[in-house]
Amino acid sequence: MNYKIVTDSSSNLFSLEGADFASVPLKINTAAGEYVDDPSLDVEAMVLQIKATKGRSGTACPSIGEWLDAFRGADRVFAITITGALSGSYAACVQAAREYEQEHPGVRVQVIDSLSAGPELALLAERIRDQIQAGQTFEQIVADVERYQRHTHLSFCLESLTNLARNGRCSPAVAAVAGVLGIRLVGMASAEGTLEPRHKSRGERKAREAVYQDMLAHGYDGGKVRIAHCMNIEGAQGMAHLIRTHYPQAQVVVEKCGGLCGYYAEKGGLMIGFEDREA
Ligand code: X90
Repeated sequence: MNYKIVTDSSSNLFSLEGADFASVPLKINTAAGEYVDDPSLDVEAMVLQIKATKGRSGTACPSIGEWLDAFRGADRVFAITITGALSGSYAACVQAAREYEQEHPGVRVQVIDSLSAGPELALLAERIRDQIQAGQTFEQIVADVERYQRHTHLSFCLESLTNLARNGRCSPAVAAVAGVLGIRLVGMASAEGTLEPRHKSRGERKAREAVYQDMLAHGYDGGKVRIAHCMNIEGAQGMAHLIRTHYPQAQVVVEKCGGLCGYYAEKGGLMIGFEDREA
């Protein structure tokens, strides 16, 4: 069997060691032009440019054809998308999967709606990779990742929700909270795949503590953590340090947001994907 793992670029992954992997880019549109969320994108320059200009900006999900191209050559595909509640990426991927299976009898594409964004997709992709390497069958991996997904979560801490609100991905009232200088919105990806605001925190230290308390409330017990940051390496490392203070053995990875997550998480934003104790 020829396995492939494909995610849209909201996963912040552009390669995955030990797997045949492809990233399907989302796009960021601004008055100055279109940015394609691939490894050549200068995310920081884009984020700063958008912050500095008042013009309209938005994003576009991959097309059916782009998903199809990423599947080509594989006969067992796991495709993971950003939350279908906030993006058309999942719907396009489902359509592409149907077409691919029709064009190539015998191939299988399992589409997974992450109900999340960023690091939680990466956790799912790594889990699938590990299962493939362990020699599990396609059906076994499908069942395993369905179960695993119930035990992974996404917490976030944002200094600005301007781009989320402007594009109708969160309510203006929620966005207004984080509009105040020094206030961060701490929340979680809800079970439905939407933004669930949980705390307004003043200052980075209190925000970190609120994230950590939410992690514990969701069953965190020393499992894997991936922290993606947008121009906030200190915040990400501070978060990693707090987790390691309580769980010295925890596997905590810090990474940069790609273009799509950087656009929405904005400067200072943190996204924390983690496993609970039953993962
Ligand atoms: O289709 C498109 O144009 C993409 C739309 C994506 C909208 C949401 C992006 C969220 C990115 C923000 C913090 C975490 C929120 C988690 C919600 C499930 C990251």
